[in-house]
Amino acid sequence: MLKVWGRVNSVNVKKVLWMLDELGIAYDRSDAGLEHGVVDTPAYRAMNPNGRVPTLEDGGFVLWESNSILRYLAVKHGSALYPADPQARASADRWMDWQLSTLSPAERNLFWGLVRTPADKRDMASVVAAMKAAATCWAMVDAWIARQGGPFLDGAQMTIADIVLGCYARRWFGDEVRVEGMPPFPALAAWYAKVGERPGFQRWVGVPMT
Ligand SMILES: N[C@@H](CCC(=O)N[C@@H](CS)C(=O)NCC(=O)O)C(=O)O
Repeated sequence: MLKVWGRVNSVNVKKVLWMLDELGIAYDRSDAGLEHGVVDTPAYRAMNPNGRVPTLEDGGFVLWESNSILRYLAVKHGSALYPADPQARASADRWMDWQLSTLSPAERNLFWGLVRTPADKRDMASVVAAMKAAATCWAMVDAWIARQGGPFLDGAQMTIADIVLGCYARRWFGDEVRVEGMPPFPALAAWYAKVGERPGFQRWVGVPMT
């Protein structure tokens, strides 16, 4: 049976768990990462030399990097979530690459600085700086969705890019990460409400962040 390694409060593990819900595939999962350890053991490093979560095991095949895992699962199971049309596929790929290269480094300390740092140890200047950097990123997505017309990132068809950005948008819209001066982003909020209807989002992403 398919096996996922990774703790459920990891944004990158959430992508995979949501995707597996979309596909309706049975799997096992083992906690790994942060307080669960595991990622530094020789056995884990033999599977994933990057020492991060998630890792997917499919029979003898091992894959890490969450966005690659989503692509693999979609292709293997013939899912329309990774469109066959080259341009639609490339657009989904673009947003997933952008999450890795641009969004994630920008927004990281908004989440870490508030959710993973006790109140008396917070560096609010760095949290506000991350909020502003994240706002610059989300403003792009807001404008993109407004121009495309929604309801999903690239129009009528939901893709794996909606899963990827949906997991990160939770770290913008969540009650846990309120900072004064956060722009409302109406088109982004409407898209977030739409992806929030997915059972996989509700089960894995729309839960309290820890
Ligand atoms: N680009 C990688 C990033 C993986 C990553 O950094 N995962 C984090 C959790 S979101 C991690 O492993 N943190 C260390 C840990 O949990 O021990 C991916 O998308 O899979």
